[in-house]
Amino acid sequence: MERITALEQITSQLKDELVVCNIGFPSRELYHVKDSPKHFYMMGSMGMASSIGLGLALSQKRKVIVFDGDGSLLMNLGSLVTIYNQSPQNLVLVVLDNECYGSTGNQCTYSSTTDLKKVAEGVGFKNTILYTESEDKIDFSPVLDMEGPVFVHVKIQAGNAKVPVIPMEPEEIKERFIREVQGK
Ligand SMILES: Cc1ncc(C[n+]2csc(CCOP(=O)(O)OP(=O)(O)O)c2C)c(N)n1
Ligand SMILES: [Mg+2]
Repeated sequence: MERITALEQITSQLKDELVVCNIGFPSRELYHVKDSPKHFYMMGSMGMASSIGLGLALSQKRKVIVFDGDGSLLMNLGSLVTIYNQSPQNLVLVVLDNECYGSTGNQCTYSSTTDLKKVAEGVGFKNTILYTESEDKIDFSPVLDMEGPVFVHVKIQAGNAKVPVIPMEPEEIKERFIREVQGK
């Protein structure tokens, strides 16, 4: 499955959840399949989506879905330990794992040899789920029924969809998202 298909299938099953999405093509693809004030496109540093998602989950009651990348999670692996120990029941961390830095030219990461789901389980995550690359349909309902924090490992094909950059300034994205979170 391609990343854009995984994003489309998962977001089509969401309702009121807040979404934090990783920098680069994941955010561009998510914006292209579905834009919403509930989406925070994280146009900053790799590795920060999971930490921002954790802070958001701890600071309010709505469920938070984070779309992270394998390279980004590996860059901030300590975030898994913090998430597990803070244990927010309303946080779902989805790792879209294409075994590469897809947004910058498909340079390989180590997620082909280091199993990120096993890492999450080693850290202590009780609720983990794997969707393999050969899957055509992602049924996300079991994930939404699980108590968080949930670690979702989605193996995807390398490659980016041909979608344009997001036509919004980062400040606009942030302010729109804050208004949504504050219910204004
Ligand atoms: C700290 C940091 N280093 C490098 C970059 C440049 N960069 C942006 S996206 C990206 C690749 C991200 O890979 P991954 O998290 O696996 O996501 P994918 O694009 O594969 O979905 C890189 C290297 C960055 N934004 N931040
Ligand atoms: Mg990747």
